[in-house]
Amino acid sequence: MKVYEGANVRNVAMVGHGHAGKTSLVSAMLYTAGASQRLGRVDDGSAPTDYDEEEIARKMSISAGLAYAEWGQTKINFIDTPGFNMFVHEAKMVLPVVDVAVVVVDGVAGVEVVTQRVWNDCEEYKMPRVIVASRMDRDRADAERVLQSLENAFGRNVIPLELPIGKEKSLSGVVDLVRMKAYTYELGGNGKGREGDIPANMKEAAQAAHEKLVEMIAEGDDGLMEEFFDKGTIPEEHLIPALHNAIREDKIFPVLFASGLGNVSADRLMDFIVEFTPAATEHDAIRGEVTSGDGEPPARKETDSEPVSVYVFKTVSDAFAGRISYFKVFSGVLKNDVSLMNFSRNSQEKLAHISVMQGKTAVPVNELHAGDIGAVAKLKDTLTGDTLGDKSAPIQYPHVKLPEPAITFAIEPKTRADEDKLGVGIHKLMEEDAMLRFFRDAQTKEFLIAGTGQQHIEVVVSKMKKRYHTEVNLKAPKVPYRETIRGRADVQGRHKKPTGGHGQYGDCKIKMEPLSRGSEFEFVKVVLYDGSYHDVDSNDMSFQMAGRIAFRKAMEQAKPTILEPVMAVEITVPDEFAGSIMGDLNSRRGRIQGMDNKGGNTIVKAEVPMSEMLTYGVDLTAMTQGRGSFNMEMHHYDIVPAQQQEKIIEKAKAERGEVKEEEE
Ligand SMILES: Nc1nc2c(ncn2[C@@H]2O[C@H](COP(=O)(O)OP(=O)(O)O)[C@@H](O)[C@H]2O)c(=O)[nH]1
Ligand SMILES: [Mg+2]
Repeated sequence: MKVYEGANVRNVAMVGHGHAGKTSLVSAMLYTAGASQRLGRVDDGSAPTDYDEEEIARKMSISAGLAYAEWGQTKINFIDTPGFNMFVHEAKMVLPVVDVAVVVVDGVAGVEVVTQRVWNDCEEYKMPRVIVASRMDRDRADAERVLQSLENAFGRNVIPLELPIGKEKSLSGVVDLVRMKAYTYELGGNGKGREGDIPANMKEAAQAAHEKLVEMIAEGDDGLMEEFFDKGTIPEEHLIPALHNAIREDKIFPVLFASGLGNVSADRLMDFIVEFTPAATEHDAIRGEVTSGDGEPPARKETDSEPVSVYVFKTVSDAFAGRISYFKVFSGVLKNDVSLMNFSRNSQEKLAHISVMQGKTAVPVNELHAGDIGAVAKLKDTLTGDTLGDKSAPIQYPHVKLPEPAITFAIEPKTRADEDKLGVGIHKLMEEDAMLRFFRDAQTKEFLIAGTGQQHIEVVVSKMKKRYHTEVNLKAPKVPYRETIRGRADVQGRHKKPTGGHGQYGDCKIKMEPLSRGSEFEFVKVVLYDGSYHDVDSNDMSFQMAGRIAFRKAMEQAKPTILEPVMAVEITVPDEFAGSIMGDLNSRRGRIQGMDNKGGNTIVKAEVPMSEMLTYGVDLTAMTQGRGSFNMEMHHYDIVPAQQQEKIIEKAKAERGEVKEEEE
């Protein structure tokens, strides 16, 4: 494997809505560059970046996959990411390690829900973006309409750099609007275009689009503007660097056209990435997070001359190879077999056998330069988000902010043998899955598993079975209800039990009253004000019993009531579903708190009792054909309406089998 310096490395995240064609486009580029022997296909499980058994079974990307193409003098590292709601956080997690995002949209559908979401994530990271409208060979694919939808969603800086030649099944290539040349392909061919003249019937449209593009590039640059007005155009040698800079600075979001499955324009896309998108070394210095003490945290430039530092952006928990850590070298040169300090965990790690990933295959390398991406197995303490580096130059790169999990299930092992393996397996999966949570509810005593949605949890259950041979049942979790009182009580509790030798005697009087409303009903004030004891028969145990009896009596007298957790919920759906979503929230005892519109989506904020939201992920998918998403978190406790209270009490009694306390 050739050694690449950062200036000759491009790190590219493939992002966008599910099914837009990202994974197929990566397959096409790898094949065209000779990195794979045939054109890998998602549908038969041969796409290089969808190699995980869950991905092959479901024919979709679930986690970020890596591959690289050596294209001319440049190595392009591709990170293919999932575009389905429940896994799209994987796309955000790789943004810190790439220099450009290729936003893929479907040539028929244009901008979709997740397109908007990844776009917002890119904004957060000021990420240069290239848009590719793929699947242009499909029936009803339409360049005009896609451009319109992109412009509506992302503004006038979205501008085509190509025009497709031919339509739908007769798609045959693209016109390059920078150099004003045509490139033609065979559908399903080797992906290498034949250069030629622009077809006569497209000349006029191409000229108009070229002028619009040149004007956009010149905008804001007085020298170029002058040149443009003088000559009516800008020569290539000025235009190309200006376009490169405009893309790096987010002034232009260029649009290209392709077909991954048909392998149309894969070579053009790689040429484009090499020529117009920023190299790893063009990054601004990266500032670390403040960890302790005062003063500015250190910053690093992505160059070989700085001390070595690497950031781990992904972990795979392989049942055989063990833990594999994927990292980016942010500074310095990483040599094989060195020991580095993990600054996040304060422990020393040996990086033996560093490699680069070609899908599932690790290709060994001797060194990686600042800006490049690699992988290493068997680090002992290192997890996703950690920074490692030269001991003498500590730094910790910033973490990616992710939403909280949206759905919780109670999880039970199927057998005793499964019980022992459950915790171990889930903890391994949590290492590779940033959105998976596992915990025990202190109140209900259940083991709970939380994730982004139904499908996410299904994948986890399937991995548990296949990788760790552990079978589990999922149930809706018990709602952690609470009890409080609304009135006052004044009672006596006595426990008396004569036995053979020592008897038991305890007696106490207590008063109980609710706290003021402001204290959120959580506590009850109990005052012990009197009692009596017996010289021989009283002991600690007897008074505990007396106390429990008194407490029970008091609760009965003091108008007990049940409180339920209420969630703050935020739901995002395409506008056309807004009406039915609100109606549904009403039937779940929800209270709408606000509404917002953004790029064809309606965002509804509401407060809804937790007991009504236990299966919301599944319900929302059914109501919106999978196009809605939601987040929720615990907000407050509120009194349960009388009708529901009775049902809850009945159910709890039945589950408990009601134990009777002995009393006199
Ligand atoms: N007709 C056509 N189908 C495509 C093209 N690219 C991908 N597909 C199909 O669209 C589906 C989704 O593609 P995939 O690459 O997995 O999309 P991703 O979810 O964005 O990674 C698969 O069934 C592909 O075979 C294309 O260029 N043309
Ligand atoms: Mg994919």
